[in-house]
Amino acid sequence: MEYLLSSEEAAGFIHLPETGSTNRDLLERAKDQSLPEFFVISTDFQTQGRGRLDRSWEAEPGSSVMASILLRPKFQDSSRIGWLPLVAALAISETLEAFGITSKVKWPNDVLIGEKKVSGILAEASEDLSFVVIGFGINVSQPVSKLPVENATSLLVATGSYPSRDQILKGVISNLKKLYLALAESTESIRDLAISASATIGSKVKVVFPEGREVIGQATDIDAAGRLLVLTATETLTVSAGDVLHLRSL
Ligand code: BT5
Repeated sequence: MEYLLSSEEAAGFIHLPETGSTNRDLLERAKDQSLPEFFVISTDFQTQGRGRLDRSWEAEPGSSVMASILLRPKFQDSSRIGWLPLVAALAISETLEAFGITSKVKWPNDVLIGEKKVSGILAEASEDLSFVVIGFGINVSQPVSKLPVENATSLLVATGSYPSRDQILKGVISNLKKLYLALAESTESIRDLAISASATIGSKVKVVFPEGREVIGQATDIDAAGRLLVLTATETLTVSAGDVLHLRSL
């Protein structure tokens, strides 16, 4: 498949029929300082697609958008890097909206249609934070039988049709450019967008922290650094990393 629209939108573009992981590929190539921001690697199929915390991302060949975008953030305040997964989720959600598909962002890195995951984001930074690779998978044309987990959906399953993968990827690159510029200006407008697009704020949630501790509470807000605030029976927790499960209110 041709990626003409996406390659025009990107600062450089490689499409691989198959690879291990586009994030791994781009992290390696980005060590070359001449590789510009918004250089993009996309693929039809990954044999070692990565999720967070050593989890995997699974998608049948040709069924999804799977790509990684290079950023070299020079924010005055380096804590803004923490916003990037959410900013990417917003870029994906806005892209789907332009095709008439309503989605919500689940903090910190998923895009949901209804309650099901259509897209996941994996942002990985170099040790010195000089570059960040934003990787994402968007399920496009999988029928239910080819989705890897029960809470996954695809554009086909959710809406009965789908735009081309090139149109979707072009939209994501373009929206990410716009939102990345807005983030460099100020976090305030991004925070407003993140709150209004959030499926998490207002939900009862279980937070599973990276070290395994679990807490149940009400997600109430996203703070100026992009962290989730969760009100428990005894305190308000500020969550910067972890998994969030949306619980049904009893
Ligand atoms: C993510 O991790 O959701 C980040 C996924 C990022 C994938 C992209 S593809 C291009 C780039 N190159 C890479 O190697 N990775 C990025 P996490 O929040 O940890 O969620 C992972 C979990 O989502 C898995 O454990 C499964 O439960 C579920 N999952 C796996 N494949 C899925 C799919 N196609 N659709 C929905 N859920 C999926």
